[in-house]
Amino acid sequence: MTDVIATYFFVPEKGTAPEEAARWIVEEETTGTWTGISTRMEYVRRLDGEVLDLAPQGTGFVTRIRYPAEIFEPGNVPQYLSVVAGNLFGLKRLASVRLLDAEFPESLIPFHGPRFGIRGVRKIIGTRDRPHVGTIIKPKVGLNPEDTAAVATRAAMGGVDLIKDDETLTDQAFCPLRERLPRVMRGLEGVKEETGRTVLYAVNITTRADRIVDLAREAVDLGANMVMIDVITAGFTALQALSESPRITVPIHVHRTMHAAMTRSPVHGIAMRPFARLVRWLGGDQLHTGTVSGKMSHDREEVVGDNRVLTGPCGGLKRVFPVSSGGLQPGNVHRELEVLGNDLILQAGGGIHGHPDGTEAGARAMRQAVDAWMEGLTLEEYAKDHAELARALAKWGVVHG
Ligand code: CAP
Ligand code: MG
Repeated sequence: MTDVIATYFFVPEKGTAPEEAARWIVEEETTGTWTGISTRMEYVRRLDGEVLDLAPQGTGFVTRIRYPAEIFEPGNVPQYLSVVAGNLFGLKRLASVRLLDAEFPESLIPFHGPRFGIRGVRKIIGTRDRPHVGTIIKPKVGLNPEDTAAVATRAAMGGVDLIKDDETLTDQAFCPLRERLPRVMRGLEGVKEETGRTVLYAVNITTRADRIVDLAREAVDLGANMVMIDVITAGFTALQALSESPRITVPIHVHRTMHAAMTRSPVHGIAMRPFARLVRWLGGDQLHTGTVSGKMSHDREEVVGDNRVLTGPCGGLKRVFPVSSGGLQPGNVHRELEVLGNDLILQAGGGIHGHPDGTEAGARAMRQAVDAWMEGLTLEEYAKDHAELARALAKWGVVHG
């Protein structure tokens, strides 16, 4: 493959033939516009796009469009997006259009990808094939630095591998990052001394573009062993700046808050798939791709495929750890793992801190659910002699299929 192939679902506006609608996309995003122009010189024609195929699907049509590689400026992801996911969404001839996927030739992927990836993160934690368990500190905002650190420490004592800030917590006055981070890390050091286990803390360093690398570096200097970015709100190049900076020496956890404005509708917007590809190219080590049984709307096949994009072959790029999060509790664990496999981070906020006996018991219950899975036992069987799991299941139940 030497050119870019983008796949779209679309519904033409009434009175517009599907072939014409697809041609409007090609014209808008390559060398044309809404009318013939005298300035389209003969030599420009090599940059024309092409409708490769078009077929009816559901309430609309699916088309694959070829964009010549030369249209793209190698390495400039904002420019890539403005071609494959640009003005086309607003064209009146299309009632709706959704970018399903975009595949790029190797010449346009001059990125180093994740520095750590699944193997690197597993090495830090010391696991071979056990799914990881994470928690989001809840309430998502409001706790002061002392209480944040206390909650993190309890979760770590209970057995989680990863603790993260919520997407809306950054550096607000009620919980300044420079006060929260050292306290949390002190708590986690204590856990390491007591249990020998390393626990990651993804501190949310999302901020304006011109400050994000400096802030992340400051976090590393303050002891952070992971940083977190809200990639859609901060922008893909903010992730790239972090991962390509030699000053940022820790793995990067990537949250996708706001994604559903684009990904949720099955008929309009941008599917998660192209975003998953970008995050892998640009160096995210862990990425939220949703659950198959949690609180957020999802399409099972899409989640499975998105995770494959993170974990399947991609040039020489390392594999990204998929994060399953949103409404999870121990009763979801088997369902998530049977569909998504063991290379997965299962994250529970409410599903840990909402445990009837508190955060530490909640973390234990999540780990027990994963241990049950690893031992090939059902949750109900394992709960017979694991009290924390039993209490969690009594509150939330077991989620099947
Ligand atoms: C989960 C979460 C995550 C969502 C994001 C929340 O908390 O912290 O941000 O999972 O969705 O705020 O909802 P709970 P996604 O465990 O308490 O639900 O991973 O799909 O991007
Ligand atoms: Mg959240």
